[in-house]
Amino acid sequence: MPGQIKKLVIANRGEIALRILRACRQLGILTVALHSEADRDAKYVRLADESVCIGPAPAVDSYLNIASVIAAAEVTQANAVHPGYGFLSENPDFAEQVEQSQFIFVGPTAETIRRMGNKISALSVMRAAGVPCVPGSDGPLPEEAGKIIHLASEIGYPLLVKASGGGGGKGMRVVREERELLDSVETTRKEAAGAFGDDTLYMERFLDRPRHIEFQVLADIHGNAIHLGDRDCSMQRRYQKVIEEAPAPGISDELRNEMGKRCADACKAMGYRGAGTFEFLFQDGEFYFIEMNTRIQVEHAVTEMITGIDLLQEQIRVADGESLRFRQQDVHFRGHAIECRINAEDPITFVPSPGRISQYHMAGGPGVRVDSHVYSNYLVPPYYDSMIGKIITHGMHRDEALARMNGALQEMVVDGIKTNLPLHRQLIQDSGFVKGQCDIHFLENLIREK
Ligand code: MV4
Repeated sequence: MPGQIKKLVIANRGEIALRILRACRQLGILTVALHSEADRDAKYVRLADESVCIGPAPAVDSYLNIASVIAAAEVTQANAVHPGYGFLSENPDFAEQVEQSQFIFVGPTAETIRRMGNKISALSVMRAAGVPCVPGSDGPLPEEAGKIIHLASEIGYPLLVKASGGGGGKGMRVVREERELLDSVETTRKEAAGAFGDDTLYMERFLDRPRHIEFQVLADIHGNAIHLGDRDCSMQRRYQKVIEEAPAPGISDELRNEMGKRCADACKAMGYRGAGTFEFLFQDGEFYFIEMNTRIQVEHAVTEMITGIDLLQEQIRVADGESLRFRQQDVHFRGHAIECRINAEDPITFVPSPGRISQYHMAGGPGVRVDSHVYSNYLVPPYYDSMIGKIITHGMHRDEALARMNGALQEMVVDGIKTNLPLHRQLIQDSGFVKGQCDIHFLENLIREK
């Protein structure tokens, strides 16, 4: 059964398309780059064994068009599809149609994606598997006003009303006291119905100054599952991560290993396949599960740097039916890694800044990795996410990783467009950030003070 994948369709763009291509090269798998009319000249399109234009520039007409992606896989006689992150990566209908068309989907089953996409069902899977969750409604909110008020008083204020179909910051509302409750529920219900076609809501106690710490897992179809440690992703603005690091500062190895084991056990309990991330809030020494991501993530690279494991290769191998090559005791964490996301945007106003890159010079040296698809004279299209690459540094300790990032940020040149490099150069030397253990509000507070 394993060793089936011969030719893989890269159903994505940008740096992750290049990253998937590199993994396929290592695995001896042929690649088909799919691209929109705006990405014709992309580097990875030229590096791929074949390429197919799947439609006009707007993502809905190309990277989000399920029929076009599957048709491209058919005409090129590929036998696997990698969705990357964003776009169709967590769309259960896409995963289902890929498999119904006899292609291998690089990811978990459509059923798993659907179950984790529904936040109430994800929480009940986790609770049953012994993963700690935020105290809350343990299921959908009742219809009756009196019952909602009673439930809320049991959870305690402030609390958060969340949409079961939401996630990543969409469809949630803080409720500070009982007199706001029913209005908030009604408003969130209407928003959820419009945005997700599902008005099911749930409630959780509101954590006011948590850190965002997540665990990376890998699971095969033979019942093996391991964790690859944690990442601190608290440095964010409007739910967009800006800097990530591994391991999370201040978490003991004992707590990390205990939480990681619970995540791996949950993977076994639900029959998870592939790479995945368990997202937690961490406050006052306790972890609380909030969501699971069923895709490879932008920040996978920091985990690769501290474990030496090529997550893309492993993800593709387990999708192909191979057994994991590592048991938990084979995974060793070495040193510290930090990632800065480089965006084509104004560093003050955060307005996207697409356009032509006149000069591009990559940072280098010991412990420095740059994952980017851009180059001198590359035209950053205005249609997609503004991330143009990532700088990742590794060191024996956090101090060394930070010092190497500081050096890399000084070296890095991206001219012709605005980027957030100046913000990173400031952040990396900020005393609060250097100290570590910042909460999810740190960056927004810093920007507000500026
Ligand atoms: C929370 C929370 C506080 N308490 N849940 C935001 C995105 C979605 N993934 C969950 N989110 C939050 N859920 C409880 N019970 C605060 C957030 C939150 C957040 C979480 C992770 C990263 C950044 C965030 C920014 C604002 C709010």
